[in-house]
Amino acid sequence: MNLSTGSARRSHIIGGKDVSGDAWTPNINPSDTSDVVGEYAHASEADAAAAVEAACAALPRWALATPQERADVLDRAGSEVIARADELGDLLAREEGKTLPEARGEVIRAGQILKFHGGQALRNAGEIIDSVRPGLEVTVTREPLGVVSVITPWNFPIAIPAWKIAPALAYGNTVVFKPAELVPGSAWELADTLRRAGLPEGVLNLVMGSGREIGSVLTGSPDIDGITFTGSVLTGERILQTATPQRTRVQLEMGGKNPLVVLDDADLDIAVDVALQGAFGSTGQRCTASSRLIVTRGIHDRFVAALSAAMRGWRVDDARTEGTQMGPVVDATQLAQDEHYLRTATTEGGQVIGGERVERAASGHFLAPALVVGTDSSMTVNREEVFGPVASVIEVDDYDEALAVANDTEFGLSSGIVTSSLAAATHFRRHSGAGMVMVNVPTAGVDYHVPFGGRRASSFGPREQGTYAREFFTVAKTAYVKA
Ligand code: UN1
Repeated sequence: MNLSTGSARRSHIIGGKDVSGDAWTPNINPSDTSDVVGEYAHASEADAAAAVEAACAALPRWALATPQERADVLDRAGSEVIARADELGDLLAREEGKTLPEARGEVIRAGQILKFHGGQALRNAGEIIDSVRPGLEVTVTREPLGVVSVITPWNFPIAIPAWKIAPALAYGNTVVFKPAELVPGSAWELADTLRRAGLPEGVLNLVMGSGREIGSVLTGSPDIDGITFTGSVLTGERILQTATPQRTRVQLEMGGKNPLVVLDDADLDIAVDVALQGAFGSTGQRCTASSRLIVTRGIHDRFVAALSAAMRGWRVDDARTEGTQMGPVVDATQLAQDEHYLRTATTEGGQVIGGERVERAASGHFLAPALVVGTDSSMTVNREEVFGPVASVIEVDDYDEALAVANDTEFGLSSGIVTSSLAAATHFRRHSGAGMVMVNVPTAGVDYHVPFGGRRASSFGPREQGTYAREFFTVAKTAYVKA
């Protein structure tokens, strides 16, 4: 099938087989709501239970598979994903609405993640430590966690699934994977690619559908050993409540309200570019988006004027039209949420620049980038995650106030500073309350080979990505051996 124009019909993948029931969900293009990307199977609780059962059945064999076998599967799948970057990038832009360059970049990143963790399968080294007792040797080894539920959001339809599934498989776990209902297309292609790359039946099971309907099976089943989730704070907390009494291991990546501090000594062009990319890249639909721009008095007016002009110049259009700089909002519900926050910001005393609906040839959920100026830290727009192309500006007296405002949030995922002062940058890196700190680069857009994660309400459990991913997906075993 041609993924860029055709309409696919895709089943769940359970035990290596295509399985579908009676219910199907249309996958709609947010740039053109008359374009149906495909019909995707809609799982029942019985389908989800079958997926858990298949993952359990596949575990003994995969847990003992050689690192070479695991590495080969991941490497082959990674190479295929990268080779198909244009085609898969087009599908991703079509179902999610980020621009083609953003979507293609995300697909390549997913391929690189698969290959990285393929390598990690070969580097799962343990430790040998001399015992404190004579004649004894102590070894510490890493064994698979077991059956893992992977639950992913709509905003990174292939990269987030890849960065959870790849380490899960590399370390010998089996997986039940539920992608967000809005973006099953990229998820299906990823699962099918891994299947064709030689993954044994049942090692990775894909069930598509609604978290409300099948979430309790994926998070509450006693056969599940771990749950890795990226999504809203509300759902994350619900998962934690379900999992904790059963002692199921949980890894959560949730919201952000990420500050970007701009100091008087910043290079204005760099500051504007960093803010523009951080706030409005991927239509602002990233948990790492720069949503609070904290700007010192001496540069405030120049920064707001230059950023507003740059935003105005941005082309908001069909995600797959060449030259589009920002694609649509993902769906009508998200658009309504974005507009709700803009109205609330106005009611509470902010002034909104931009943020109008944009009409295009096709009916899509287009919203111009919005900047809310004249805000303070107590306003709703500075406390709650919007998850859209909306950033606010908070004017402050100096660096000390900027740091205090930056840390005045329940979240702590990513933070940034634009400055030419090494002293300010170093101080900020040390004292920011976020899990990731960016100096003169956007708060969003991260490397795949280093740990990713936040603090406080943003994250729970061990870090994702890079070598740190092993912590969640393995359990340590300490052995004492007397020869
Ligand atoms: C990035 O900024 O490159 O859901 C990644 C999110 C994050 C991923 C952001 N978990 O937006």
